[in-house]
Amino acid sequence: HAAEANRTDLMTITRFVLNEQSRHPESRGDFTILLSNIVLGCKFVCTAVNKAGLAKLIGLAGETNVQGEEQKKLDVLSNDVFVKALISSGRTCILVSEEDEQATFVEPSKRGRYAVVFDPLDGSSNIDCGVSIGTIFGIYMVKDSIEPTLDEVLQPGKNMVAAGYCMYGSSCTFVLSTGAGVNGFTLDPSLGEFILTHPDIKIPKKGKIYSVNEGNAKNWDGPTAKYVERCKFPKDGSSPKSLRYIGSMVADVHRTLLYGGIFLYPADKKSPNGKLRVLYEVFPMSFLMEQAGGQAFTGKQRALDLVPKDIHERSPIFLGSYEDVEEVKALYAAED
Ligand code: AHM
Ligand code: MG
Repeated sequence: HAAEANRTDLMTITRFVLNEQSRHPESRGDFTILLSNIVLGCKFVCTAVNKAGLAKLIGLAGETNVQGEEQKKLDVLSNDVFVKALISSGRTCILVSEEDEQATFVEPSKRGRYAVVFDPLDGSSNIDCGVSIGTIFGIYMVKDSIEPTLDEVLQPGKNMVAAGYCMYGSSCTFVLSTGAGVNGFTLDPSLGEFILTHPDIKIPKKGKIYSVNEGNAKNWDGPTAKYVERCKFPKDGSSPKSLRYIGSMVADVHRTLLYGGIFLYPADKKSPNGKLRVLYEVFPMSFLMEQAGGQAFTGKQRALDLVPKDIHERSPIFLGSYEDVEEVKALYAAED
């Protein structure tokens, strides 16, 4: 399309969110301000990730660089950037990061109505070989921003007001849901802006790909083992699914969202709760999947119904195309 090649009407993420907000007359622009600080953090991380190989930013935390300054590992650096950006937005009161043991309670003078849970740089073991990694976040609106307690974030994922991720891959992609569908934006490096490139993402009803760390197979439970066996040897005469596993949740989930299929990190005998963290990995991705027409299941229940008791709690997760997850649910239901 010649017209597409010279697009002049650029839907930036800020403009998009402002448009969405104008549908809620009670909103005061706080969300837009919060989001633009998250976007700022993502742009910073994107640049840092791109330079990682060059700048030797990938040294271990605690190592010193040529100037004798302490070198920060990329995930620690990313966390610092997000924490500072979120606090300075003046719109947050509680922050939960994968990098910090304890939740951060924002000082009273800077408090706002939102709590943000995030993994600033997920899949960081993939940095050294240049594989895609990402940032994952979820946002809750708190009841009491004057005297907030941890209970504000120990909420089921269905209570989130927004969730998303940014993938640092061959391009930098930001995927967001504010509870009215899912939209994807791509960073235009020449503008420094995220532009709407994937409006209203819907996941295919059924997919041809499964995504799991099969190295854990010997410790899987019955339904997981049976499901994966069926992906390879379908009973209904259909062709087997393809296996794709990057080992970087954002990249594996992004592919699942766009192409369909299923991503699973199940329980196993060694990790009865799986590996992935409820608040800032399982919930945001489950929120996006449901908003795109897919499903997310823990092996016991709808993932977004989980009530976490601990900020770093883990849960098994099966998420993706509606019908593929439906099959997993049937296998778990048949077990009890
Ligand atoms: P991390 O938070 O330590 O980076 O681990 C999370 C990552 C996810 O991105 C990915 O889905 C998973 O770990 C892969 O785990 P495994 O190597 O066990 O397959
Ligand atoms: Mg992580």
